[in-house]
Amino acid sequence: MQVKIFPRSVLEGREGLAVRAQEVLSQNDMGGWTRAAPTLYPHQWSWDSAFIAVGLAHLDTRRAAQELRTLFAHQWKTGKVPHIVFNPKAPPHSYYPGADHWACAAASPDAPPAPPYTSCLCQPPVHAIAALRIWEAAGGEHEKARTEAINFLREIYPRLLAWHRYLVTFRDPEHSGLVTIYHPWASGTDNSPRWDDALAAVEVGEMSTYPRYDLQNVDDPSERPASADYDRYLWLVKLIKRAGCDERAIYRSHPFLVKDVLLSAILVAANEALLEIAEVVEASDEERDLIDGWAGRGRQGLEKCWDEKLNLCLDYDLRAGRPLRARTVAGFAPLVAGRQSPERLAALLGELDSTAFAGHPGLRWPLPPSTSPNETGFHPRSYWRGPTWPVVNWLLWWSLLRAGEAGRAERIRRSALDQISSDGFAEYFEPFTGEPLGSNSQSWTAAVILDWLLSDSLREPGMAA
Ligand code: 2M8
Repeated sequence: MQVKIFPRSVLEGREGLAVRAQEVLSQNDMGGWTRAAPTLYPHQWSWDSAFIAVGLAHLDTRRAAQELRTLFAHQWKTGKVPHIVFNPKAPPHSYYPGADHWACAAASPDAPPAPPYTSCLCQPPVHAIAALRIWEAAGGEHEKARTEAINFLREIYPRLLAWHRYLVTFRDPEHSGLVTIYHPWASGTDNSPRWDDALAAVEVGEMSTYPRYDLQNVDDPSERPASADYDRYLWLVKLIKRAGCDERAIYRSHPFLVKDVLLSAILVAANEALLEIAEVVEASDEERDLIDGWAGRGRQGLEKCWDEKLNLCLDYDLRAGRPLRARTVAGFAPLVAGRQSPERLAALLGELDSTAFAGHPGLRWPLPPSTSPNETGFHPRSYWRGPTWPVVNWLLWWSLLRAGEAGRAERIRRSALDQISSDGFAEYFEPFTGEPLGSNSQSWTAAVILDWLLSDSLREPGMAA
């Protein structure tokens, strides 16, 4: 990948940070795709790749497009984009459950040719947002790059459309506007207290022992999900495999079926991005109406999940038939979906600034912990149960900008940049001490840094030359 030199004026004195971010992405670059992290995550993850493409768009739009192209080359016939594409060259014993465990997915008539194998789960659909970012970045480049970018949009648009169609059909047979997940891994916020109640109802059956390679790559096991969580994750995988990775069979029999509000909100925002792409590629009016309808239905679905007392949106457990009451960053889903009424926006912003989230007096940086410190399931060092995640801060920053909240967005951006300048390119951070946790040199942390430092240059022609 080419190393790009940006004018000092764009980088606000944070040249070192930009250089380090480029280095992280180039160390994790595997050719046409990027591993999520050097040792803990040696494969291609779906939503990581989308965020990575957002960062790469500032360095090399062609390489950014390739990131998405490689991922979408493994799209299933149903339109599903798999949550992991397994790297055949990953060192043995580096990640579990790996390709061998998921090879069953290749037996599904809907699976793409293998190897490389894929999992049969999916993750939040950030991809259309990333594809649009690539197009915006190409706008400031030479004509050849712009031509390549429009050709890329023409190529990826039908794939994105099929991906979103999959989510609104297979994953929402109720036409609720909300996407169903059948594994916490699909949410991207794996061990969040969001899932505690629904997981507690899953009875783990007979299972053979399994390795926890992930624990080799962190300083302390408390940074990763507990054994009881992992048992349930692997039991759910076993049931999914037993159902032949068949969507309808899973829907009928699976003990964990949840409407995920954050994933659904990301889909609303991604549908808006897809509408912009549809405009560029001159898609038919019929398709544009369809996408617009999906976005509208998504907003209505989220509206029904609003909890007046918590001032947050709540996931819904389809098996138990009740909302999952947990105060986590996912509750800001309507902010991510966008276009909220002034009252709803004020309630969301009030909650975000409150002592339950970014206004908590003990925080090292005023950034929202993944789970509210006031929540019983909060744990400051454990993965999605409390630490601050740069990638979530990016989502909130981007959503605040879209909501016209430039001042708040800028406060998040600056604090997040300060956090990473001071504490490193970690996967996540202890919210009270700022201690870096999880993996070092996490790709999407580097990617969002680049976007934070360089996205203004997209609006100033010639700046990113
Ligand atoms: C984490 O998830 C994987 C399983 O997919 C894991 O813990 O092994 C999550 O943070 C997820 O959101 C992320 O995409 C993945 C790779 O960064 O790691």
